[in-house]
Amino acid sequence: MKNYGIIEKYKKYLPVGQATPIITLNEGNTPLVFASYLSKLAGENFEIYLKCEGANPTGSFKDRGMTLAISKACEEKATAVICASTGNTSASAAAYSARGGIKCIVLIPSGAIALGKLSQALIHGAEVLAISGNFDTALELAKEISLKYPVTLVNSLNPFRIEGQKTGSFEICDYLGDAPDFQIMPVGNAGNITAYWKGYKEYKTGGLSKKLPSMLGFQAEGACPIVKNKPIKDPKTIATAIQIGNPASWKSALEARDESNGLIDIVTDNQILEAYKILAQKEGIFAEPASAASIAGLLKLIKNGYFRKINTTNKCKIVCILTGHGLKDPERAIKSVKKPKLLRPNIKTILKEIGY
Ligand code: AN7
Repeated sequence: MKNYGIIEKYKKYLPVGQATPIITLNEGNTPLVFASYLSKLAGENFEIYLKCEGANPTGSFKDRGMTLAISKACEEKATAVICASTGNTSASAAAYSARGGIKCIVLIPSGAIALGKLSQALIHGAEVLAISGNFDTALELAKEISLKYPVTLVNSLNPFRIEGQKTGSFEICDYLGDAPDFQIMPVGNAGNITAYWKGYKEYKTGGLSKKLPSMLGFQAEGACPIVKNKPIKDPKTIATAIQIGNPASWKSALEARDESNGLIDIVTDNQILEAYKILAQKEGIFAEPASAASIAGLLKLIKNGYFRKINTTNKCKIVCILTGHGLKDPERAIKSVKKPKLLRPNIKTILKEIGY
């Protein structure tokens, strides 16, 4: 049986040819889940959907870009790839490199990546180097090494990453029959907002969708260089995936925002944590904190009346991208809720506790 991931499915729109070996883990085709609780909250004219990218093979959207980046690296006979990462890129690079049979070098900011992601990079056999600096510094170093040595950079500065990731918007259009009215997503290094916007534009040009969404991006308050319009030296947020102070795709994020008549705004860590719990407890979806920034942004915009000005005859469709799985950061989940009580193994004690 043939493996079937985003490259097979969207070959026509991707820079691949006969000679490209397809290194895939059957990524993509992730669930677009109708969010009943959030839709009700938004009001009767709204339909909210959640694109669950945590359902990808390594648990994040990075797999869409990595299948192509690693396939192209293999086509070009690269022997090694390198990336800097807040965690998910390294997990994905490590897995696809293992599959492609090439060496993977990972630079991570020491102490600043979630446990699940670190475990993935390690178990897939990447050479993981923790540096005493932040992501932005790690990315500068990875770039420099890739320029001077025969190592391919697989951060989203690699154009194949963006090409692969744009398939997320193709899937949304295929599923909804058109592009949504709004798309909400977290913004870190800003590759994904760049990729989604590129995808939406290509689908419309190709006649596969009729409209373009407004792109609404959210950064964490302590890591919001785009909103502040200046790099942040020491970015700080509990959403470690987007703890980035100087995004590589800054310019194209602004283009996505402005061409789509969208916005890039901030959410606080408290708003992120609240949204994180609402998602898990009202929608049944466990996404990592950075992904919950989408929902925190949605709630913020509902509250401040942003969507009130929208007047569509049909229902207004909003897609929120949940970029990574909640299991990536189990420590954050446990810190966010009450610990289980320890009880004696006695039925009376248990019944009393649960109120029977
Ligand atoms: C869950 O893994 O940058 O704006 O090195 O892991 O495209 O950077 C991760 C980013 C959102 C932000 N949600 O996407 C990395 C890394 C999750 C993420 C983002 C990331 P971009």
